[in-house]
Amino acid sequence: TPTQPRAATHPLAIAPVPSPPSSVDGFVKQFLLNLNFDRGVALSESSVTDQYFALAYTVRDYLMARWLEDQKRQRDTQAKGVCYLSAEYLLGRQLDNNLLASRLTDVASEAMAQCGIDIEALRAEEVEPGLGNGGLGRLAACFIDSLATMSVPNIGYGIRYEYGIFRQTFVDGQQVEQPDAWLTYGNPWEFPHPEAAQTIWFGGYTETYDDGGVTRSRWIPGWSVVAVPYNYMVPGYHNGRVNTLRLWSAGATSSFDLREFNSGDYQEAVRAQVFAENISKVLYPEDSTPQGKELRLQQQYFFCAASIRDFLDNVLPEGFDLERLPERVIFQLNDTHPVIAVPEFMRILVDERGMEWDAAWALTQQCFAYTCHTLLPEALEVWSVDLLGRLLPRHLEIIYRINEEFLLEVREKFGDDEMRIRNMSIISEFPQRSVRMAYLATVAGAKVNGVAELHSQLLRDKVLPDFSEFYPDKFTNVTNGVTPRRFIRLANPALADLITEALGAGWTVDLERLRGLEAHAEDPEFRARFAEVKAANKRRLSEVLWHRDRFEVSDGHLLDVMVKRLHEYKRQMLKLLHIVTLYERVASGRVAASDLTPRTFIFGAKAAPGYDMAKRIIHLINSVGSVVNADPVLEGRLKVLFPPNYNVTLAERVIPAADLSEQISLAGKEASGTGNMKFALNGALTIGTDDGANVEIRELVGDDNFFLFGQTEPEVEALWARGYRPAEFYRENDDLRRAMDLIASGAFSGGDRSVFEPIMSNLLYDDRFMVLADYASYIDAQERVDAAYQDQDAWTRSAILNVARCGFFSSDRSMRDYIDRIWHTPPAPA
Ligand code: Z57
Repeated sequence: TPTQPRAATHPLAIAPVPSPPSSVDGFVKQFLLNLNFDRGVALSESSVTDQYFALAYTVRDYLMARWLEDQKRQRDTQAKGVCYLSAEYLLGRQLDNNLLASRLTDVASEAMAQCGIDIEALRAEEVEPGLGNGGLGRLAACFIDSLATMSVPNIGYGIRYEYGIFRQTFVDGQQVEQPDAWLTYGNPWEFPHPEAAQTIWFGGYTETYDDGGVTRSRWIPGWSVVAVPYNYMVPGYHNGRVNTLRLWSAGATSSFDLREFNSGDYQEAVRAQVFAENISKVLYPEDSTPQGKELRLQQQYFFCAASIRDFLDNVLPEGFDLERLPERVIFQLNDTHPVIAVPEFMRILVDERGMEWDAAWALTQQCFAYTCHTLLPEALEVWSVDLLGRLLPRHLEIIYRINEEFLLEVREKFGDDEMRIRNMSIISEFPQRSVRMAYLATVAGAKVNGVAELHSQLLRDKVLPDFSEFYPDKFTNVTNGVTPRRFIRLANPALADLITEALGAGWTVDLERLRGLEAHAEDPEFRARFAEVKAANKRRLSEVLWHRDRFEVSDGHLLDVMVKRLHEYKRQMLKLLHIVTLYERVASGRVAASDLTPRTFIFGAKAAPGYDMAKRIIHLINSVGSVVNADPVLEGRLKVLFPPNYNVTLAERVIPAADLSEQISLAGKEASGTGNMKFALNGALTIGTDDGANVEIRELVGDDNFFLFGQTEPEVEALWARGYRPAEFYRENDDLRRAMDLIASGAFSGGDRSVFEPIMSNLLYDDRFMVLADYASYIDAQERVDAAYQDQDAWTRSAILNVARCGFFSSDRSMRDYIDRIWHTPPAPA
C-alpha cells in the first residue's frame, strides 16, 4: 500500500511547467534556474558536469507535465497496458533522444550557445546506461520507445544495476574488464522513490495448515530486502506521450538494520546492508550463456516480485476485481529471465488473495506471454530444484503443482507415453533435478513467440516440438525491429535530412514510407548525394575513432564492419580467416597489394569475462590487426581496427558509416539479429547467411542487393548427420590451409605457437559452428563484394534500395504485431 495519499487536490494539480514549443529565452531561463537551484552553482563557476545536469533537468522539466498527465490518464481510463518484464534495458544515452522526442534539439543548442556553452561537450559528458548485454537488452529499449511513440500504455520493469555491462579495455591485445561505474556523478534522468519501497522475501520454509477443513500451504520466509523504485521517462516521438520505465534497486530493510544495531552488533548491521545491496549491484555479463548462479536467481525474483506487487497494489485501483485482470494487463516475459514471475503471481493470487487454484491458473494463462530469443540449448535457463527450493520454497511447490496438472493434461491428450511425458516435464531429472524455465513459460503463457520467421519455425519444430503439437495455437512469430528515432534520426542526421527532403517528414513514425526512395535510387543526382552522406559519415566516424582510440579511417576504403557480442556461433573467426587469407596472399607474393580493394575492417565485441575461447579470439583479432596494420606493403590497402568497449554510443557512429554489414552466424543459430536491420536501414549491404532475420532482409531487398553465402539450416543438419570432419575442409582448401597454418606458425604471436593453438585445434577437430565448412563460400562471396564495390554508382543504388526496402524492420511494426497477435491493447485515446 502506498504511504502517500493518492488524491491530494488543488486547481494546479499538475504544475504549469513549461511545455514546448518554447522560446530560446524560456529555455535559457529554465536552464539557469536548474543550474543555480539544483546544482547550486553560478554559470560562471559551473563545470561541464554541472552544465550537463542542468541541461538534462531542463529537458526533464519540459517533459514533466506530459509525464504527469499520462500517469493520471492511465489511472483515470484504466486502459489495458503492457508490463514488459526484462532483466536488461540497453538504453544508450538519453539526452539527445529526449531532446528529439520533445522537439527541443534546436532550442537547446541555441540556448546553450547563448550561455557560451558548446552543447557537444555536454553530450559527451553523458555516460550511457549499459544495463544490458546485447541484442536482448537493446530490443527492450527499442520496444519501450515504440510503445511510447504509438501511445500504448506501458511500464517497463527491470533492475537498476549499480554497475552495468563492464567497460572493455585491451592490454597487450587481451580483454581486461573494468567496472562500469555509471552512477559516479549521479543520474539526472532518474526519479528515486525510497518511500515507495517494497519488501521482498526469500528463503525460509513452507508449512501446511488447516483452513476451514482445507489443507493449504503457506510460506514462512527467512529474510528480506527492500526494492526501491527508480522511475525513468520514456517519451514518445513528437506525440506528447511519456511512459515509464521502473527499475528496482535493492537495499537492506530498516528493521533488519535496527535489530542488529540495537543488539550492538554494528558490524552485522552493515554486513546485512552490503548483502542486500549486492542483489542489484552488477549485471551478469553473460549473453546467452546462463551460469546458474544463486545471485542471478535472486535478481530475477527480486525484480519480478517487486514489479507484480507494484502493478497490483499501486497501478490498479483499490478494490479492483482480479477476475478482470486480463482486461487490464499483459506481462510480457523477455526471455526466461523473468519467468519466476509466474509462480509469484500464482502465490499472490492463491496464498495472499485466497483465490481458488483453478481460477488463479486460468488468469495466469491469460496475463502472461513469453518471448524466446534463442535456439542455443545452453542458453535455455534451468534452475536446480535444490537451489530454487532453498531460495523460494513455496514457488517450488507451486511449480510442482503446475507441472503435475500439466502432465495430466498431456496424458489425456497423448496417452501414457512416458517418453513424451519425461520430455515435456517442466522438471528435468538429469543431470540433476531442475526446473526448465522455458517450459514453465510455455505452459503458463497465452502465447509464445520467436523473434524472426526462421527462428519461430525452428522453435516450433526443434526446440519445443511436443509443446507446439500440444498447443498448436500458442506459437506465433514477431520479427524484431529497431527504433528509427535512435538508429536513423539521431545516429544518421545527414541521411535523415536527405530522406525528409525526398519523402517529407512522416517516415520517422511510418517507416514503410521509405519505399518512396526506390524511385530516387534511379536518379543519378540523388545517388551522388546519398554517396556524399556515406562519405561524410565515414569522416565523422574517423574523427570519433581518432579522438577515442587514435585510429584513422582512410577515405575511399570499403568499410567492412562486424560489431556484436563475441560468440563462437556468430563466427568472428570466419571474418578473421578472410582477413588472414588476404594478408597471406600478399605476404606470399601470390597477389599484389595493389590488386586488393582497399578495405578497413572494424570489429567491436565484448566477450563474457569467463568465456575463454571468446577472449582468445579477441586476442587473435588484435594480434592480426597489429601485424597487418604495421605491414608497409599493405599500407593504404588493409586496416584492421578493433575499438574497445563497443556500446550503443559507438554503434550510433559506426553503423551509419558502414558499407558492408557482416551477419555471418551459422544458419540456425542467430535467433534474429537486430544489428543486421540497423545496418541495412543505414545503407550498408549485407554479407550474410540464411539465418535469423537475414532471411527476411534478403527477401525484402532482393538477391541482387545482398551477398548470400553458406549452408542453409537444413544443409547444416544434413552435414551433421553425414558426419562433419572439419579437418577435411582444411586439407582440401589451399587458402584455408595457408591461413590457418600462418596463424599456427606464430606469425601473429611473435613466433609463439601455443597462444592460438586452442583456437586452431578447436576449428580443426570440433568446430561446432562449421566455420571451415562455410569458409570457401564466404571467400567467394567476399570476392563478389570486391567486384561489386568497383562500380561505386551501382553499389550506391543497392545501398539506397536497402534503405528503401527495410521499413518493415521498424520496432513500431514489431509492436503492432505484438498488439495484434498477443497483447490486444488499444492505443490510449489522445
Ligand atoms: C541475447 O542478446 C539474445 C538472446 C538471448 O537468449 C540472450 Br540471453 C541474449 C539475442 C539473440 O541472440 C539475437 O539473435 C536477437 O536478435 C536478440 O536477442 C533480440 O531478440
